[in-house]
Amino acid sequence: EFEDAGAGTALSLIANAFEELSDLIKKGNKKDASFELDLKPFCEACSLISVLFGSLGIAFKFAEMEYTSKVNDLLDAASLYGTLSKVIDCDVKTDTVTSAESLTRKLRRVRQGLDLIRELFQNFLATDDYSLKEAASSAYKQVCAPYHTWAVRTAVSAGMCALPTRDQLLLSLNENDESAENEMRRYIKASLPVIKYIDNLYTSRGITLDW
Ligand code: 1PZ
Repeated sequence: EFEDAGAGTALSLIANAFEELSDLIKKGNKKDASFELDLKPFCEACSLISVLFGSLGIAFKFAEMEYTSKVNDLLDAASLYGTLSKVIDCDVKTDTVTSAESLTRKLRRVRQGLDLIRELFQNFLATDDYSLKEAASSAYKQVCAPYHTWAVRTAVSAGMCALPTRDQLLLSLNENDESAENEMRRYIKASLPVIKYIDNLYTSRGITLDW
């Protein structure tokens, strides 16, 4: 369970971090078209998302390890590469963009994780009648399932049955309906420019997004 340490709830910290990232991107793009986002602040914001897993129970331990290890590998490479673009440029040069264990592939997966949470929050807010399980299953089906193996998809759909209820989730995040809606809306809005920025790093180099 996440304890409010006076600095705000987990959701508010996530929303803050992504608002800062999207501001960086907006201001950077305005100043000069060759703006590049640094890996370090990006990974730090992404690692805050891991806190959510704590509210999901043991069934998503595997997803947590998957996501967290990819974010950590990118963070470890931050001082060597500096920016997100540099990571992709290096893999383009060595023709390892989609190779297993390549950092460009890890960045693509982390981006899918950010989008999954965005879609989930959107579903969660769309109607009170939606259970967390329905909101998460539909988000997963749309954002991640097309790129996952049958075995992973099967494990995820089994895990969905073990998700907490809406009320349990809010309780463990230390939020009420109103505060959660506010933080989720802030994340939905702020994560979009970040996701778009990452997609553009691939498409501007002629890399398709179908993997
Ligand atoms: C309240 C939030 C409820 C969200 C529930 C979402 C559950 C999603 C479960 C996803 C399981 C992913 C399992 C591992 C998949 C791997 O096969 C892929 C491919 O890896 P590669 O072959 O490239 O090495 N890994 C991924 O796609 C990375 C992980 C994505 C999952 C991100 C979760 C996002 C954060 C959820 C936070 C609650």
